[in-house]
Amino acid sequence: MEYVKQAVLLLGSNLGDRLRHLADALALIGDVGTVRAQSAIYETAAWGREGEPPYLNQVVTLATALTPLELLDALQRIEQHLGRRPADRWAARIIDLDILFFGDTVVRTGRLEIPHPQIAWRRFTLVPLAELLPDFIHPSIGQTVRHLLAECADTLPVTRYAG
Ligand code: A4P
Ligand code: MG
Repeated sequence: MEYVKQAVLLLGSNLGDRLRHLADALALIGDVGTVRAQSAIYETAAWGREGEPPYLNQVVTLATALTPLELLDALQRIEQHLGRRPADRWAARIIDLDILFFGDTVVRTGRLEIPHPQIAWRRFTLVPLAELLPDFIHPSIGQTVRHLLAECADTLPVTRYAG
């Protein structure tokens, strides 16, 4: 089934019962494809805004027959279903579901950018990503995830939390 692609997703929560929100999101993500692998869950200092509560973050790989935009729609429905409300950029949220990669597809539209544009600058993304896919080559930077992590200047703490 060549139309099935591997999507790589980042799950994040920094409000309320964070573990529960990740688990609920993962269960619903299982309805839009087949979850192939999940990283450990990491506790990570909030990136981009000081004083926000820490996040739990997790990376999962998903085999899906959806298009990238259909996948984004499905993830946004899950965010809303779990009770996410519109908020400031980078503000605390019960769940944030981002598409990091979609096979080696590159998408650059107003609504959707794949690969996610900030991957290389964020240890909270690279650490769980490197656990699952160290040799995956970032399709627009042309370097492996392992290399991007080794070169990343971000020093915010990322510690294994569960799983
Ligand atoms: N969008 C574009 N590309 C994508 C993509 N690849 N995946 C658009 C998902 N969405 C994508 O997202 C805003 C819009 O981005 C969407 O409507 C979609 O059309 P959002 O989730 O509503 O807003 P946001 O997440 O607050 O903004 P943004 O700019 O996407 O922020 P990020 O990059 O998601 O970062 N610190 C830690 N430690 N852990 C975190 O998980 N997350 C953020 C949010 C900040 N700091 C963090 C963490
Ligand atoms: Mg987001």
